[in-house]
Amino acid sequence: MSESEEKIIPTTCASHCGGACVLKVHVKNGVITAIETDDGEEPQMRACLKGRAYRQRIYAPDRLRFPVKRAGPRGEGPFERITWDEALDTVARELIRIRDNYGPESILYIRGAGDICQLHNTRLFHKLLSLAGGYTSVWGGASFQGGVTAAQATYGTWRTGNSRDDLVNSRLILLWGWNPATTITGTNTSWYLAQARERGARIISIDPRHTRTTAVFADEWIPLYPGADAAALIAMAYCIIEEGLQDKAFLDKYTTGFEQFKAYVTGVEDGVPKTPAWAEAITGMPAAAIRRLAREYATIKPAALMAGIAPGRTAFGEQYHRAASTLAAMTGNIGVHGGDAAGRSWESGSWFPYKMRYGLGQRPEDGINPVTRLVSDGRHQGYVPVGVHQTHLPDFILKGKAGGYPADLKAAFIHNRNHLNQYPNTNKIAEAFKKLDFIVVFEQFLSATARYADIVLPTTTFLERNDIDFGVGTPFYGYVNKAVEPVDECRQPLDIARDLARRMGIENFGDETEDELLRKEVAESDIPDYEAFRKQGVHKLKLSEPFVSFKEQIDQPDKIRFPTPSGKIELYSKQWAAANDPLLPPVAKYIETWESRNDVLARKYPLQLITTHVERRTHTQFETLPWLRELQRQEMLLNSADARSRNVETGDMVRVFNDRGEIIIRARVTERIMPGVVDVPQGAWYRPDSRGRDVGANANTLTRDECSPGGAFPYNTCLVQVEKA
Ligand SMILES: Nc1nc2c(c(=O)[nH]1)N[C@H]1C(S)=C(S)[C@@H](COP(=O)(O)OP(=O)(O)OC[C@H]3O[C@@H](n4cnc5c(=O)[nH]c(N)nc54)[C@H](O)[C@@H]3O)O[C@H]1N2
Ligand SMILES: Nc1nc2c(c(=O)[nH]1)N[C@H]1C(S)=C(S)[C@@H](COP(=O)(O)OP(=O)(O)OC[C@H]3O[C@@H](n4cnc5c(=O)[nH]c(N)nc54)[C@H](O)[C@@H]3O)O[C@H]1N2
Ligand code: SF4
Ligand SMILES: [Mo]
Repeated sequence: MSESEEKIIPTTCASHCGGACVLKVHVKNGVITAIETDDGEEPQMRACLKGRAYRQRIYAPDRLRFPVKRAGPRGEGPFERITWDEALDTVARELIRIRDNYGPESILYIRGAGDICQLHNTRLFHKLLSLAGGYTSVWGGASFQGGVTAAQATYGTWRTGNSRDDLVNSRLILLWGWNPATTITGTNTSWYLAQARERGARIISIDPRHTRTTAVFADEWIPLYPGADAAALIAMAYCIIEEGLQDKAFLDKYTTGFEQFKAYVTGVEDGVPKTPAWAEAITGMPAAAIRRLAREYATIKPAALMAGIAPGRTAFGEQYHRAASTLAAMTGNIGVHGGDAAGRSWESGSWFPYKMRYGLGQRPEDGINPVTRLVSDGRHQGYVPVGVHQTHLPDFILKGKAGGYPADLKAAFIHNRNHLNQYPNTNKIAEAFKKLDFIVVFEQFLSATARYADIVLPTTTFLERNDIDFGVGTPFYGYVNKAVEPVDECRQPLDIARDLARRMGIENFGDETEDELLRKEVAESDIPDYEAFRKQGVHKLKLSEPFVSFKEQIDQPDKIRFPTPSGKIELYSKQWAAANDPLLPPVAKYIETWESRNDVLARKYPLQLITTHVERRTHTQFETLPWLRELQRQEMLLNSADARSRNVETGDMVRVFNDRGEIIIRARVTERIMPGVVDVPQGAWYRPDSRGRDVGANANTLTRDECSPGGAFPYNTCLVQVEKA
């Protein structure tokens, strides 16, 4: 076929919104002319507007096309174009200099979630830096660490989800802080919710906002204050116990610790019965609604409590997740079709027992980082507590060993992550980054983080390289087919890693090509034919029935145990009890967050901020694409009552501020968010003006660099004040 004929290349989107949807990329003369999506057999893996608009991202005028170096003060630019040789020589030289002078622990490596693929990902640089002597990493998963920590204690594993098609078997679905019409969290989630609804499932949304998912699918919306979820769930447990509706046989057979939990719930332990009236004062949910919700969840079977991960991104997020799973156990909804273990509603790339090792984690053959122990299950080392938590990184950089931290950090190596923008307390991170000697960032755009770099290396997007990704929620492998050659001087992460290895004198990095490495992955998996997989773009796994976590443990309790110390679901965790930390109690408890609405700080900053994920961006990605900007503005939602008292109307520019920073953003006055709560969508680009006000309206200019005892990121625990700008 000649170049001038239009080809259609099947591929899958790797943009980390939980999708991996099918894209059909039209290419003519080596240029993408259009992107369509799946129109084949059901279930189709239909792409959202971001995937369909990716052509604008590849060819964006602000795409980073050449290596650049800093030519002004850190964080201010300007940047100068340099050659790849100069860029890689500088990176290799600086890393060697810093390692030799200060030790490998002075080199920080942080990686992120830009593209989620098997090969051209952060594993490569883990290998490079491990072979070069090691690096410092920080622990904690921004998305759902609270859920991971809680599930480890309750179930002994953090993989607790079902395949999405099992939603169709539910008769009651609780959307608990879960908005998949917007956040996808698995291609086709909405499609299965639609089928569940058609089959008559009752759907209730518990969320401070009236979301799109609520509008389209829910029978009822019950708003509650952010961070109060554990109180609502525990009061539901109170009602269930009071009315004797718990599944006693299930609790006896499969769980330990219900009696201890009951003692807390009923007030035997602390003198405070956790009644609906008690919870009403904390959550803002009417006591009658809590009681009715409890009755419905205990009696309509099977029921799926879809425990969203956003309520877990709060100051004591793991308590909410523990409480949700405890309720799932009390109602016998674990390990059965149509139920859900209520671990967390999204498992990222590795929920299903795929027969391909998930690439993002470290593997022994990638080298062991001598600076930290390899403590992972081979998948997500970042979820296992080792050393300093991600949210404490700015403090770590600023104080180093003198402040009790394990190293004096001198260099940062950043791949696939817009750290400055996406991690809490951006102004403090900016201050910390100024202290480092050397920063190298791998980017597709000159992100807020890249602006603080000494060297920025332009990398390809997933449409310019071959790779593999996974379905989340629906079991399939996706082939990421290279549709076009890289634009200008953008290069593949694999090639960059190899070139750096050579320059750093590392001889055992390996010299297998992209093709060889991908074929090896497939050969070790259950995909029968590499060429067919590549040609199709997807390999769907046909299951005889929907996948349900813990079904074996429930069906064959004598043979298959839960991977906990007791072999049962642990509603009381002896491991947590041993920690003897009142903020990490052995049974699920409600603990009032810092910066709650009752905090003294609320006199100064009376509004609770939540920072949600919006349609037109994946975090900071896609932000500058004109097609998508036309669809949605960056605006803050606030309730009419809060707007009236501040004389704010829709369209007004407002200042949103606290002691950590100030943003300027457009206001939208709406009844679709409860009074007392405001929502600034996360992912807008940090842009401080000369007075230090962030006119880009990045949510993390306001959030606090702290974590929960279980490592949750408190992105939804934050007090602010709003005034007309
Ligand atoms: N306030 C607040 N902050 C949040 C959240 C929140 O709810 N509230 N959510 C948190 C969550 S859940 C997450 S997962 C993090 C995400 O945080 P990040 O992973 O930092 O977010 P991205 O904006 O996706 O940043 C990825 C960056 O890597 C660049 N990049 C470099 N190389 C590549 C590549 O090969 N492919 C791609 N695609 N990109 C590359 C992209 O251009 C982009 O700038 O944000 C967290 N931040
Ligand atoms: N379009 C799009 N999709 C995405 C992403 C994206 O950036 N854009 N990011 C992907 C990633 S990496 C992740 S981790 C997921 C994130 O997915 P989620 O965490 O599910 O997304 P959010 O929008 O932060 O929150 C979901 C809902 O929780 C509500 N909420 C916030 N705080 C609380 C609370 O304290 N209690 C209760 N009950 N509800 C609360 C919000 O109002 C919102 O409606 O989305 C993935 N999908
Ligand atoms: S951004 Fe997410 S939902 Fe959209 S096409 Fe890509 S994977 Fe699918
Ligand atoms: Mo995430």
